[in-house]
Amino acid sequence: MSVIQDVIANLVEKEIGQPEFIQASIEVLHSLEPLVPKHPDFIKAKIYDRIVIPDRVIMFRVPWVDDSGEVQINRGYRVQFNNAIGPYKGGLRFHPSVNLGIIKFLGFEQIFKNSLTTLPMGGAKGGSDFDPKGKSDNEVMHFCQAFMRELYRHIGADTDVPAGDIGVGAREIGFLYGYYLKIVNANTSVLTGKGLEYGGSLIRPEATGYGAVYFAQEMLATRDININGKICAVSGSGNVAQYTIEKLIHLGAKAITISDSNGTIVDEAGIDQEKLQFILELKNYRRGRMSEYAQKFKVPYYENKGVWDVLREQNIKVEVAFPSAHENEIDQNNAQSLVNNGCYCVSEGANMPSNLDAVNVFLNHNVLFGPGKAANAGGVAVSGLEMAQNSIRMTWSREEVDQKLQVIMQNIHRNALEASETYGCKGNYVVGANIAGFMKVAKAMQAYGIV
Ligand code: NDP
Ligand code: 2IT
Repeated sequence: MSVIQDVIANLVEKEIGQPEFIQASIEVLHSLEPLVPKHPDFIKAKIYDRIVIPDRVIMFRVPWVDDSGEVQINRGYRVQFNNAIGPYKGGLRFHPSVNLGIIKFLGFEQIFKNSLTTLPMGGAKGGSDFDPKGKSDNEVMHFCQAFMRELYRHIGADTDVPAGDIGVGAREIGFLYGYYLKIVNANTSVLTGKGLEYGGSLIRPEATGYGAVYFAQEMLATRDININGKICAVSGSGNVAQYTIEKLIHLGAKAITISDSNGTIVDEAGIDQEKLQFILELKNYRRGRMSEYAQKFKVPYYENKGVWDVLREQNIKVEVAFPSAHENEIDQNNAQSLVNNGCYCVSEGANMPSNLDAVNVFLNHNVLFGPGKAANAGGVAVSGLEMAQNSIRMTWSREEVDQKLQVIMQNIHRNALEASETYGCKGNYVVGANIAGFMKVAKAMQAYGIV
């Protein structure tokens, strides 16, 4: 057995009940195979074995009181995976599906994603099985305060800097940061995604979605294709989906789908600025359901179905896909159907939205496939820029931050493409991104000796 296969076998044996973490590890480790013969030093220092084990896992109880006076208990997590190249950095997810395996998969991906940004950030992720949906603002605040009551002792501007993810947006970051400030009495860059009034960065809300579109533009440019006029599918309707659609509108592309956990909208006329404004207000302020969009704009709504199932069942053609909701939303059948219906580019806004079989379908059919850790790195990159602005106690303009974001996405694309070429599979961004992200972290770990 190869060194890599050994590490995978060991993970499968030990990490019981963590399928998403094993899936993410297998994808990364397989991509690293070409490095094995070239870097005996990594084998000697057992870098492959070490990188799949988190530096530490913090798990805690989060008790809070709901509006009816009843005590509620949730589980809280922070996985500090690897800080070889910078302070731990990564979002917090509040969703009922959260468990240790999900947080470990996200923290593991974050190591390589953050390395790819070229900024000094280590990998981490956290969250809770708390569901903000259907809760009052008061309940969300009490939960966030209870969560921070434990988390505060593990984080810090130079130690670990959380941010948002699914279920954690501007409202939650406000409550979390406000409580941190209250108990620690230090106004510091301990969270990113903050409001503009208290240390946030312009373009951070837009960054993941804009970045996913910039990454798609870079991939398309390798085939001299312009995104203008292209038919695009976007899944989800949260932070990433909203700003993916906004950037597509700016560039003259046509986004025809959007979804939430209750169903999918297909709007073949395209989602324009007015419709997007409706979505922003519906999702971010009224916290309503996408079915309202179907009623208002008189377009088809497919209840209890995801975007990729609907596109397959209705045989709808899209050219570029931006899966932007959650992990494993695209399976082999849906990937095959996307390809059959003319899709030639996939830029993953979400983390690991395509399962391993789906990724293989895309790669085997020469689809330009941007894996999440490269394509959605714009969000954490601008988090890094938020930390930089906080450190120098300055703020940069919208244009400055957007310009830096574009340059970072171009660099990620170039580094991933070059690594894919160096290791004999030019244009395979999965291998390229994994190797490019891994090398910097592995070399830092090696420099530190056995610690
Ligand atoms: P949001 O909470 O803002 O939005 C998530 C969207 O996806 C919602 O429309 C939600 O529907 C839908 N969704 C989430 N989970 C499920 C599920 N299990 N089944 C069906 N629908 C689901 O999150 P974000 O937009 O921030 O995150 C989306 C993805 O992007 C995630 O994979 C996240 O990890 C990734 N990401 C986010 C970054 C960021 O900066 N925010 C950065 C990089 C990646 P509903 O409203 O009904 O719950
Ligand atoms: O998955 C991700 O990269 C994020 N949720 C953003 C993390 C961050 O620290 O901005």
